[in-house]
Amino acid sequence: LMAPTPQRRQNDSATFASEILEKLTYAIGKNPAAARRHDWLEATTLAVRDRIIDHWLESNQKTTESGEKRVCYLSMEFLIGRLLRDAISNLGLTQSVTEALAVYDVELDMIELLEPDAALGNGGLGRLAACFMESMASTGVPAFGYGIRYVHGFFRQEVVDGEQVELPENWLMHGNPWEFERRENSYEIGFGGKVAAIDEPGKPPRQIWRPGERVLAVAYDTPIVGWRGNHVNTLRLWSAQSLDPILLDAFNSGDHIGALREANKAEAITRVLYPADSHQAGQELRLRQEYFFSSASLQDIIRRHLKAYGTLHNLSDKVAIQLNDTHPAVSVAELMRLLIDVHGFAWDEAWTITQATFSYTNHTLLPEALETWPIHLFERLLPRQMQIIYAINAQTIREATQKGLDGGKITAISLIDENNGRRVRMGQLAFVGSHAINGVSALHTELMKETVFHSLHELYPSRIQNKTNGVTPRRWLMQANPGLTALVTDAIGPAFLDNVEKLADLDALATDAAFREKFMAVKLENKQRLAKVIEERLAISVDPGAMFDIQVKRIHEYKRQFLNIIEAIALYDQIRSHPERNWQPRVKIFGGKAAPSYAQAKEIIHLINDVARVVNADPSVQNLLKVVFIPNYNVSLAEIIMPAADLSEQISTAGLEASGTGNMKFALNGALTIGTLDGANVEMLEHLGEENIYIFGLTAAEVAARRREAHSGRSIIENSRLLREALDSIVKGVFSPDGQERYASLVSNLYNNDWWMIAADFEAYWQTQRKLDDLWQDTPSWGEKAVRNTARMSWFSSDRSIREYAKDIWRAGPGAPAS
Ligand code: 26W
Repeated sequence: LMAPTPQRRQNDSATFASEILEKLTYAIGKNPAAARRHDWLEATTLAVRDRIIDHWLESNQKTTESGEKRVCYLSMEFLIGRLLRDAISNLGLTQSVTEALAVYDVELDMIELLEPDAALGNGGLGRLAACFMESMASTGVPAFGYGIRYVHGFFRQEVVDGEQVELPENWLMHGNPWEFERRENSYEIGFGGKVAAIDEPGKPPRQIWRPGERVLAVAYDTPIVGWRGNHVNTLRLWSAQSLDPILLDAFNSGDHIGALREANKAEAITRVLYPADSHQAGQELRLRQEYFFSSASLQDIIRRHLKAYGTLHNLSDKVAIQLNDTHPAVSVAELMRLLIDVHGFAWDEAWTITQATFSYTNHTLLPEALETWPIHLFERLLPRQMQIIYAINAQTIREATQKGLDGGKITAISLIDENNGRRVRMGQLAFVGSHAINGVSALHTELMKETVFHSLHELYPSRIQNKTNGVTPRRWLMQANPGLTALVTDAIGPAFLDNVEKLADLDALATDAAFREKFMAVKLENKQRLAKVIEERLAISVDPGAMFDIQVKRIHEYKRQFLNIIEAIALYDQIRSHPERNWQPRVKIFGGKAAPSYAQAKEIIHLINDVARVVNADPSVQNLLKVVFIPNYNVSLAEIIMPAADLSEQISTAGLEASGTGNMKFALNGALTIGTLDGANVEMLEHLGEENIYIFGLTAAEVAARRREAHSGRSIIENSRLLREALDSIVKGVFSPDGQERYASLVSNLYNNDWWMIAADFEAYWQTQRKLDDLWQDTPSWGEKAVRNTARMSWFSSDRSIREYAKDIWRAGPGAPAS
């Protein structure tokens, strides 16, 4: 008998129909009569998965044979959402799968909704990692994503009596057909214990770490398919398991619960995603998570490299490791430990390899979000890594002293913060361990140089560079907005599907009345789809003909949902006092989660819901104003919301939003933006032209100046009748008759301090909103600007971001010099 070779799967609908049936029968064990919708989803997923595997094996083989450099993207978060539509669309299977399912009277659109969202992330940083994984596959950059396989992803949000309630999320409940457990790829991860000095005759003295605890990291792989299936990369997520699942002594002596103690402790490491993206939690378990996935990923990278090359001297020629924020920054010390203690390298060469291999992306300048760890905790959990950090610090300070930096600057670059009870600064560690450090928008990168990394930038002036964020046009245009995709294909041809820059051809059609009308007709259909969701979930009926004014993102003081809802209140007052004026109908839509421990953010959610209840029940504003808070904002909801927006709210206090990526998704789908000169809004202004975006408010420099001058909102509020009356109505309990005191502190903060410049920016915001009202009446002008937004946003594709990283930081991917 000859050894069989696997047959590549055919993609016609008849083959699909029979394979879906085969999966239903032999993988799930049901016949069509007994199959529930979920069974059809699973059978379809498995049939599609077979096609992915063909491409996946091919991609891996190609990369291994060519010896191309691989990118390893280390991220604590991957906010990927659903995968079925992404895979079907990228493989060009939409038509055959739809037709195949029709044979069994099953609709793809229905079953795909049953797939749970993989919500292994909090917000912008995690979603960026997911867009980057898709873009690396689409642009042919060989890559591994490395992260954590949380059993419970980001919490599910419900709104009960106007308030956020957090519920556990359980995405693995029905199993996960996309993942492959790789038991053979398991590594031991140590914690605690002691470091021993070993002095053998004839050998240089060395340190050896003897951990007090060990857990096992087990790999789970998910294939990530690029556009047209040309390349498939791997997302490798680590799950923690106990090395000693049952303590037999305890078990045999009858202590059955105690026997599982170790297993429970080990498995706790990957049980749940920390839901705070604004304040560092400072919990030991979080540091355990960070080290666990960093060490597992590095051990995996080293094992693969040694298998291919038998040496680690050339590691940085073959691997680029990107640190997604400081969450994996302990990797710098861990790679040094592995090179020196395990593989026998001398310090200097280990350091050269480490720096050449790592690069680091910073995603926030907010001081309360910068990670630092108490020395005593670090030392107890990771004693050898702590020694290495001290040594890196000594070396860095020596270099700075040689270059003549003064005491204040040395304090600023030190890896140890001595002011708050001695802490390890993870940003400084990531910086010195990397050859390139990047910000995520032009403004943010400049602010990095001026603020957190001022002194390190002086010491290493060529290391910081900018890589403005992007979003994948496959998920955020083609999949989320099939109506617009079909219209654009019809108008300018299909070339933009492969080269999104071609969207620029639409610009010429912005003044074509017939095209504009079709464009706005697609927008209306998308608004009807969202209106239906709002009706079904909240029993609020909204008019799809009204302006959909939308702010969806994490709830945070700096993002200023509070400013938006105050404007809604002022508008509500004005409509009632001046009903004769020419008001334009609006639906103000909000969505987003607050960190469970972030009290002010939760109050803002409560206020939005309180205002919504009052406004929506008031017949005097019925057709002019509605306020909606959509619970449980997530990737799947974003796919419905982005295409349905007329107006996108990007109103953060200038200087505080590193980039934003929702801003890009909205504008790509033809929403106009009202926003501050913050993050990537600044570059959107450059690409869109100032007629096509509505910018207001203080600049980053003005905000910084006011903060230095101890600005307060009091005189501004006293001089603005609109703002004062809006705030008075909040305080008087107009929206909270059952809780008069509820918002007293939220409002008094504006009078006494106004740290987030809400009072300072209110008037400019209000005026800009009224300009948008005027524009809304002028349908052709609005339509022209909407078309120009779609036409001019292609630069914000994550393919462009990835090509820049590949060329300037990783030296990997198509076109990279062979090494
Ligand atoms: C330690 C707690 C913690 C956890 C997560 C602090 C900070 C974070 C993230 C860095 C927050 C985050 O998601 N930042 C966002 O990153 C996006 C992608 O670059 C940017 O577009 C957003 O502006 C930025 O807020």
